[in-house]
Amino acid sequence: MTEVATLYQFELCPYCHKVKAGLDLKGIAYERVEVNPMKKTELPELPADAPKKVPVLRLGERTVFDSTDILAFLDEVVPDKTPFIPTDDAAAAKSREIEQWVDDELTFAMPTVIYGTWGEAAKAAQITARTSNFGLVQNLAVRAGGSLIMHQVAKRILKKRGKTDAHAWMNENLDRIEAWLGDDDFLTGTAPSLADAAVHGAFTCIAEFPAFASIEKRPKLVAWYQRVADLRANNRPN
Ligand SMILES: N[C@@H](CCC(=O)N[C@@H](CS)C(=O)NCC(=O)O)C(=O)O
Repeated sequence: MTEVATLYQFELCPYCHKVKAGLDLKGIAYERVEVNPMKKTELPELPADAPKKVPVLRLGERTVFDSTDILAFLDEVVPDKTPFIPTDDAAAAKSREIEQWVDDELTFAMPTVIYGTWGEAAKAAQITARTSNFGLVQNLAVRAGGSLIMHQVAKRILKKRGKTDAHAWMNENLDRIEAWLGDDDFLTGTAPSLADAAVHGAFTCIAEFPAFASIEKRPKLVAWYQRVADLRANNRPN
């Protein structure tokens, strides 16, 4: 695939990270367009019923939104490299189950460990500052406003899910991933699948945060993380 895709994203959006993992595993080159979360004027034209959310991917004439649909689309356009759905039925079902779980559970746990305390929210603002390029005033608004809002969002998520300790919740999630991995190299067996793209993407979203230490304490997960990172680096065309 020689065509370069365009990914409309927020740097700290776990769904966007999922898509980046998919693009790398498929060996598709892409450019990022950072979207201002307040105005979202950078988004391309979307169907009337589409939510104004990231990620959105443009490839050639196609515009696809929603991380799950984008990964399915990538699997259609590049079916041979890292097939996302295993041929074995049970493994295929597991790969879909894990991706769904990442969307419904892990991506909600992420903001609670990256914006949960004021210190964490300040760190997130620094990372946003590095990637946002909207001009001085907008930059400040996005950094401070974004982190403040996300701090509130993180508190709301915990309450809604009946959790009191974000890091304990993250550890429960890591237990679950370790159980899925078992003694295999990848989450659904001997080859990487949709499940690995989804979980690896979600993890890279917190790679620069203190919360990543909870992953680094688990040797099996570290070995898996590195295995997928190496594949992504080898397949990445740029
Ligand atoms: N189901 C969507 C969820 C995407 C989503 O919630 N994106 C968030 C950022 S992490 C967003 O764009 N929020 C902006 C808003 O809701 O205004 C997917 O998988 O892509």
